[in-house]
Amino acid sequence: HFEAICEGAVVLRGAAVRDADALMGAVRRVIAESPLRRMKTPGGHTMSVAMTCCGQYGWVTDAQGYRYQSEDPVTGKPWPAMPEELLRLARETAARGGFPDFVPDACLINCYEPGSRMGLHQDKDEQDFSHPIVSVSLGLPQIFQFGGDARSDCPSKIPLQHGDVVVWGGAARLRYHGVLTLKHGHHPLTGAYRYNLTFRRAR
Ligand code: MD3
Ligand code: FE
Repeated sequence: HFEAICEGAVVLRGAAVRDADALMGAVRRVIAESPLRRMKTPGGHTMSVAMTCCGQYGWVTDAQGYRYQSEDPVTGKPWPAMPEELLRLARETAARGGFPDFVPDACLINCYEPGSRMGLHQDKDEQDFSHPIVSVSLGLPQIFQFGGDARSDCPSKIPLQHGDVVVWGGAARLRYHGVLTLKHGHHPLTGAYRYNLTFRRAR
């Protein structure tokens, strides 16, 4: 089903459940080419989330800052192409969420292990904020924090479960957000982990 979180944000609960096996298969093929890694923030902290990317551009952070680039700094090669099944799901769900013309050129793959979290932040390294971001959650559940337009705005908590897809556009696009610490658990498809895929238009 379909619920609005706020203006611009739509949750499609379970929209990726049917395709979850195929999506995780595609994710594992990406990871085999461009491995998961814990990147360093410009401030020198190592992120608790392990990440990789696929598509024309990938998001990276290091001492130089945050940016999108077309090569994976670990392999020195272009990022793996975006698998068809990932692209198709992102486009279909974006259309259901009100963005029929969305064509992502980047997909970030976040892998959370017990203890991993992501602090409140904005996604603002993309060129054009009129494009939405589509997020797909796979595996263990994790509590998402949805804040306001300022970091100090008190965030609300939304549990994100296996197969949930959220389309974040319009007024929601620059809202602060994060996820609380992942708890221990076991999921038949992902084991002790939660994967989150975010589809973006970087350029
Ligand atoms: C709201 N990922 O990769 S997904 C990220 O669960 C990120 O891995 C989280 O935040 C995760 O940048 C949250 C939900 C999400 C993603 C992007 C958004 C919510 C968003 C962009 C704008 C507003
Ligand atoms: Fe984000």
